[in-house]
Amino acid sequence: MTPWWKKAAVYQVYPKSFQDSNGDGIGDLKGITSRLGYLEKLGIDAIWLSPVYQSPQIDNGYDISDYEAIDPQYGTMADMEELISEAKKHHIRIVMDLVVNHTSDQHKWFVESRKSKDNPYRDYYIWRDPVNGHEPNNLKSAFSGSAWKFDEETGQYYLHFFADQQPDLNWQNPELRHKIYDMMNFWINKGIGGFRMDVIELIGKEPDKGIRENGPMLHPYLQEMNRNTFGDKVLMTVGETWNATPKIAEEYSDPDRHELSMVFQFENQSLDQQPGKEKWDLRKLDLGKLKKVLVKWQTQIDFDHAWNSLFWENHDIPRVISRWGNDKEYRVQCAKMFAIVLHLMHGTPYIYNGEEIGMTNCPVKDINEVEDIESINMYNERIKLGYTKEELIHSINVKGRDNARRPIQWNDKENAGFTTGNPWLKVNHNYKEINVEAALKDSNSIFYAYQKLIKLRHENDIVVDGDFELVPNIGDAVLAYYRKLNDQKWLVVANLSGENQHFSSNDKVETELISNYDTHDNLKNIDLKPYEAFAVVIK
Ligand code: TEU
Ligand code: CA
Repeated sequence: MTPWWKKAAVYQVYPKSFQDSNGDGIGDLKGITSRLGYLEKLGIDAIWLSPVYQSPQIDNGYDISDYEAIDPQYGTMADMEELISEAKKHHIRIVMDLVVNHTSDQHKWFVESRKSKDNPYRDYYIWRDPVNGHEPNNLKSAFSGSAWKFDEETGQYYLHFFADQQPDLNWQNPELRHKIYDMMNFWINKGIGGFRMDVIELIGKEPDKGIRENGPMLHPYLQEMNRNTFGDKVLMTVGETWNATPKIAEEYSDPDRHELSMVFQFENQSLDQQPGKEKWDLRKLDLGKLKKVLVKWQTQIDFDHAWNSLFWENHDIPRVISRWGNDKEYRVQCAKMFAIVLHLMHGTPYIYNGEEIGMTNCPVKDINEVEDIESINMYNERIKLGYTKEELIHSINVKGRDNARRPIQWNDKENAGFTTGNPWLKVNHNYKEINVEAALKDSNSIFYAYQKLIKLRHENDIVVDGDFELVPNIGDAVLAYYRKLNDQKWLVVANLSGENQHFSSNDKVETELISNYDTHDNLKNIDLKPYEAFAVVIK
């Protein structure tokens, strides 16, 4: 039987920015509950909820100090239970963010661990002696600088692949692993729909050998987790795996291996950065390369023995229409093009809040307007290295994580209807034009394209199970593919560029499914407009 998550469309809610219900400027659980009707209208099956656990909020909740408590800024456990049960009434499951590669340094395990070398929790984290008075080795943190932090108290270093305040857990410790499984069961018993697993590829780390991701014990740990927690339930589990190849994706998600439902892979993320450098070192996107990566992940995994997710955006990634489209002249057209091209592919699609109304990046002029720890640490590090303020702010405006973390634009009133107070991060200035209320009133809006695509998936097995076949030799700027199931055949055509493109096919159109310009009855020698995309049933 096909599990529900193969047919599902998932919507990511970034709670801090979604909807404030009490005027403190911070989105909260009650705010999310109040918007379930809107999400049901969109048609989604599940919400991936970014972390709402108790946290000092160094990294917006990805630094957890108590896994079984709700952060007061988001509400109470009763609010969380209400969200789960109300969502059910709207046919929406709540998928929790599971952040178990690291905790906050305020978590009681770490507070204990750092007290003394013989503390019972010492081995829950990764402590090493200095080597010649320095860091044990040259492992780097994703948020700049060394991954090792010296702790005066006991004269040793601890490992942190993210902020200093996010010490890495030691998965080699079986007692720690079982505490995590117990915590997962606590949430499963509350009726959640599954877990999105933060940087799960890191849990098999072997820092003494310099091994970060994809360590030898990664898959054994996931199999053990599966057996001890969700293995016998129909929950959705998705691993955040930046370094997955199609083969590795199969290791995570082959049902016979009893690990996860699917992965998030990020191969396209490096396409607009200089090879071997960091995401801030920009280069222009090569459409041919983008197309190649998209096709690779459709054709190089065997969907009977693996499953993949489909997404353009999340809370770590800029808005796609600003990054790879044109959010000025062709905002609506390119937003629909990105949606059409992705949602008719093989895999489970994810929509990041605000994407469905075409929200855009939001540039800043100065580092004091930036909230994100990753951008701030990078800025400070590179200013010391002699980079100019202008080039760093430019990189932040192109790639920084705050871009996609701006408050959701609900209407054209003050603060876009997000809050009656002072928003934690300023609302994008374009909210008067781009907002949910306006989108719902316009039958031609991006919102209704997403709604239609979700409906097509729900109503047609070909979207879920059909084979993918690329239309070859049509250049870099046009991506066209067939989906085929039994005697059914669909054709999807997308102009990835802002220039007109030629496309021609002998296929005979039976009906049009969706398009962002006019209908084509005949596919011979057509002139695709900028970012034009359509899907048709072929006779
Ligand atoms: O992201 C993992 C991760 O690798 C990111 O830090 C990534 O390198 C960067 O954001 C790319 O711009 C996850 C979460 O999604 C992120 O929000 C957290 O900050 C991070 O883990 C630590 O928990
Ligand atoms: Ca609030």
